[in-house]
Amino acid sequence: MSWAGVVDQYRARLPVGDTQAVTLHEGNTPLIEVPQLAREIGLDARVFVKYEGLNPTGSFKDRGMTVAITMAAAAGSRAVICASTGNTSAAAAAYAARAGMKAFVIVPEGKIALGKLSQALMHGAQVLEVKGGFDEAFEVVSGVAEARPVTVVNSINPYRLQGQKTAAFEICDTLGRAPDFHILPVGNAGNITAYWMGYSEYHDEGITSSRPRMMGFQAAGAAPIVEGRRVEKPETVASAIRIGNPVSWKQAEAARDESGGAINAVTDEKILDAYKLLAATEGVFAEPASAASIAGLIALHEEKVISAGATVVCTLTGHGLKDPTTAIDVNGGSTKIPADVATAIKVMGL
Ligand code: AN7
Repeated sequence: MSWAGVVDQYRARLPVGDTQAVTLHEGNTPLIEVPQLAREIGLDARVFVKYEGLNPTGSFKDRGMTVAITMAAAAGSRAVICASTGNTSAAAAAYAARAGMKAFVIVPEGKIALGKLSQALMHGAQVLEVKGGFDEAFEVVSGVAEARPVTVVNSINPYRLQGQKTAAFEICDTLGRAPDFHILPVGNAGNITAYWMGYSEYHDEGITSSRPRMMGFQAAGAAPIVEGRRVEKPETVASAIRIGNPVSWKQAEAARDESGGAINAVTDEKILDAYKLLAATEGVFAEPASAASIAGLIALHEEKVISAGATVVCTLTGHGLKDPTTAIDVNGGSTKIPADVATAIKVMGL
């Protein structure tokens, strides 16, 4: 049997009743052990990455969007709207297309990675770029939704986090236990909230006997939860998490505190180092925001937080192909030579 998508696979754990799913067969992403990365950073632990970039639109957002669009379609909604740093808009556009609904997406002007913008356009969404960041875009969305009958599919829509919690189920189903640490990037803070819900649900029912410490990482230039105050002009190379006033701020703090975890910051420099290291040592390509979890892993190891032999899962939230511009930039592009064997051999150093 092929994987049916998160609504049908986890229907009994989702508030969907028997509603017919709008799905692209999202979920069931690989949990890949990365021993070479662990060795490279000198960490004696079992490290896994949950490669969410292999979802249908290339990010974890598909898990929540299948549930949100399933329920919007069942309620007779004809149009959805979201603000986004890119991935939510790609997922909203794709699932809305699948459901025969109109999608409107409002994004920060010039700050959306090219892959994400191309997805929203290809799936037929109307893309509006506004001056400012995610936070300004979200204010426009809220205003439009108050005045017109469009369904908001940002994470204030509770079905989004319900769908996203399924990633925690999959990790426990695969490992046969909960990890000791779960490390992930934090932007609007929905995902850390959703994972904690998922881990807690399995634990409460006795399916797992422990829950991980939730370790969230914000980019240093966009770290409102770390600083304890709204950031007016967030800046980071990790455009997906360029957010100054997270929608799920309070819930993320609760997940952090209940789990004995932490939410810390990593610099853009460390994010880009981790981004390259992961791709080069393990063949796993994740977008810059996702690499915040690997930068976080390295920071936690340096702070001696991770005990020897621990089981650690890092979520890689989006595929590296989402942001080809940054990938090419950090490598300084390629080398151009004449179509000549001798030159090729010389340049290759062979
Ligand atoms: C790759 O698309 O908020 O902390 O508007 O795309 O749950 O917000 C994206 C967020 C991490 C942060 N990694 O997750 C959006 C949006 C990637 C992301 C995050 C996002 P949250």
